[in-house]
Amino acid sequence: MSTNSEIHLDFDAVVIGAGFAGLGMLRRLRDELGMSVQVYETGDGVGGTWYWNRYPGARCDSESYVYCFSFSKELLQDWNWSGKYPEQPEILSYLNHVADRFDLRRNIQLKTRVISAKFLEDQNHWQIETDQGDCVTAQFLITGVGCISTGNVPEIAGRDSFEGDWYHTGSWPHEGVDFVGKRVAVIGTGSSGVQAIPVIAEQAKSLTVFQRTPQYSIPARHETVDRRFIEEEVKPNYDEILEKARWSKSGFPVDFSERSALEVSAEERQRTYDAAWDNGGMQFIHGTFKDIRTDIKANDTAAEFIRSKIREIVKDPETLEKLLPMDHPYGSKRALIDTDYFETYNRENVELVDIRNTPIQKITPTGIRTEHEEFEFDIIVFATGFDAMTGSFLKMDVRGRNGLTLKEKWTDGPRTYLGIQVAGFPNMFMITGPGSPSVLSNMPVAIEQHIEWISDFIEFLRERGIETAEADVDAETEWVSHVNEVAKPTMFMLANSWYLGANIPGKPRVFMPYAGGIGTYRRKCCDIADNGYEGFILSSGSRKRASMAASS
Ligand code: NA7
Repeated sequence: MSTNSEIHLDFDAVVIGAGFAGLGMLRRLRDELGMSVQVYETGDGVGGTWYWNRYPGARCDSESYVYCFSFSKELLQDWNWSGKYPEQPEILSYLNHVADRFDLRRNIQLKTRVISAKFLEDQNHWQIETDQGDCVTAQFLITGVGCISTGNVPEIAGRDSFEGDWYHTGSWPHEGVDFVGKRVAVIGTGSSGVQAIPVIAEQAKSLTVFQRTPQYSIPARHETVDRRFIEEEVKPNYDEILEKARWSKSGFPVDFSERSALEVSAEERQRTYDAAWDNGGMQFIHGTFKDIRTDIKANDTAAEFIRSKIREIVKDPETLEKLLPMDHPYGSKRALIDTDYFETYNRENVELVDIRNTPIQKITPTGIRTEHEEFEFDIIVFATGFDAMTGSFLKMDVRGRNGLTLKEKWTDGPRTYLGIQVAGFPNMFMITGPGSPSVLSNMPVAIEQHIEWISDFIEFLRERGIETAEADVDAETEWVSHVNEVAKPTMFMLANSWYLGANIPGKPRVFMPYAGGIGTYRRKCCDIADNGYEGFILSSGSRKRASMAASS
């Protein structure tokens, strides 16, 4: 493919993944920058997270009117969500609609997993290989692999001996699972478990939940969408609403409280919490008091309020005792919202097993054995989460300069500049990589900010004939320290969570997302761009490149 003076590349850019990130990036690079782009996607459909997570009750915790792309005013006006929170099938329909409406499918190769990506230093480009035998070259490698996409099925002894059916919430069968008349176990009570448990309980003959850590959860108050609100308040004001979300702390167009939980009277505090509980959703963590996430005393007031609500709901004293979260502050793990989660434990057919006190010893051919008891099941559901933020990167063999692998580079935890680039891996851009706000914000807002910033950067490079852009190692080191500094005073450091990699045995304990807020982060990214992409080494290279024809 290459001659002495000229290198012909297969594509200007290869994008990995066809979820929100990959679809948005493809459209932007192809349709606005005129680049040739190839997307590879493992699934046999687009949708990413929403293609895989089809478990019962799966829905997004962001309200639907802000869980969307903002690049097309027409799309914003045309699309109508049916629920206050978007359900998985509807989000998947939305992403399929986007793929069709913007004619994206012709540049997406489905059922294809990228297995390796190598930066060829002598030629300044990437060589990408897939499990389907593709071996292609591209100037830019862009990852849209998702933050929460590599499932964690714990290696519990005897797992493979189970003779019933087992599923992980993150790779749910497309045809669904029939729980009727079945004895079902759910292991795990994170977001997925908390969503799935009430729905499975309604169908199954019996449901036994194996809980390692009790959860704080706030009622979502899910309902059909308020059409008047959407037509009269949202659609005419979409620009302002989304602009507010972009510069907010967490990607939502909401006002954060400026009050301290410790500076109001006990009555006022109670009123505030009661109102947030009644309204439901993320308002509880965002809109009540400013110091819930930073001051343990303030946090205690919120935690105790939630425990008081759990006490009101759960009738059986033993079950209640197990459900009360006492060992970590509220919001130190992913803040949850639910529909009838605690109420479900009042059902006759539901039992809760505390595996902190009575650990699972093994999975047997017929069920699960704990230290105290033997249970029989037809189905086991692993709602045990993901190897978040780094898992999907490290499944691939990614090699930068000097053959250094990303795995080697990240031995002690992920190191990135802005969560966008890694020193030693030129022209590789990560959409919502570790070190960016990503999972601490409304994802489409975080994703679009990266899509815009990365593509503006690529445009800058192309206009100036710059061949490679690479994070400077000192800028990267400073960013990693900054990410740690920002996380330090928060509650996030006080729990074993997937934010810290604590759910995966052997994973370095490093706080991975950027906790400074999406608006603050956005400002930093803008300033860096305005300063000529400060912290990046830009190089024109020595070889002439014959660019691909515009979009194929
Ligand atoms: P999470 O939030 O990581 O939850 C996983 C749950 O599974 C959690 O309760 C874990 O307990 C439990 N778990 C994990 N490993 C084990 C083992 N080995 N044994 C028993 N229990 C275990 O994943 P989700 O899928 O619910 O949510 C992921 C994100 O998706 C969510 O935060 C949203 O952003 C969307 P633990 O709390 O670690 O003690």
